[in-house]
Amino acid sequence: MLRLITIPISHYCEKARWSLQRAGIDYREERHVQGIHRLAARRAGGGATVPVLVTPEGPIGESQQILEWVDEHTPAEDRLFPQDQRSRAEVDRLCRRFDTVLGPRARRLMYVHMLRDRPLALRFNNDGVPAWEERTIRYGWPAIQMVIRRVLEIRPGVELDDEVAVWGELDFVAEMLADGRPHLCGQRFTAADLTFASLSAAVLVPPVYGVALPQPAQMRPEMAALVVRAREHPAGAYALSLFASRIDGA
Ligand SMILES: N[C@@H](CCC(=O)N[C@@H](CS)C(=O)NCC(=O)O)C(=O)O
Repeated sequence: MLRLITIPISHYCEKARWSLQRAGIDYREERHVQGIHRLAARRAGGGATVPVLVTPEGPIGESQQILEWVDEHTPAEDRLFPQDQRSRAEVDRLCRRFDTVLGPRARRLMYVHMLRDRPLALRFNNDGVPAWEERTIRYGWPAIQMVIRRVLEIRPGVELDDEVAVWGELDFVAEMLADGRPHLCGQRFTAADLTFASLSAAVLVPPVYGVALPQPAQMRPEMAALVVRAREHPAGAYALSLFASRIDGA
């Protein structure tokens, strides 16, 4: 059985989960809280980040490589990466962009808001983690919060820059889709769509996701307004439609 080491709410972990579920590949998820995830990731043979997928051929500690491994175990007609070299280069280019800009910026933006609402953060952060980790994060919240702030380089006002960067990525995607194409690279759903949707989940907090996420009615007004605006953006609506299609196993 494959093992997938995660932080349950992490959008990079959702990317890996989505690819495995879509391919119908069985796996066992091992969930950990922030900070302690590093021990679990290293013990599984990965680096400092999750997801880590432990396969018979060895551990994979980068979400993009997990998608590539999954593709090798998927029938040709359902693959996430095109065979044709030029299309493949375009998918890779988009994935790299989302992984390096949208992923980190959207995550920090949402953490800034989540860290202001401890009850909400604790209610949704710990789904399926070991009981001792849940207790550690609950009682060690001030320390954990400091670690998150340090790792993500959260400084006063950083969320304003992040919001501009995230909306820049949403506009970029909306422009690509404006010619009416069904998916980012044309007719087929590819790794670019899966990566975009997964990583934009940090600001969309979709109702369909690997774990339950807080919905706008449960959030403080400022955070709720941000999520509603992201959902109303054409690119946000596109990502939400991809999440919704997962209910039907797309
Ligand atoms: N390039 C990595 C990024 C993964 C990543 O940043 N994971 C986050 C969770 S969202 C993480 O483990 N952060 C904790 C840390 O850096 O200590 C990938 O695509 O797998």
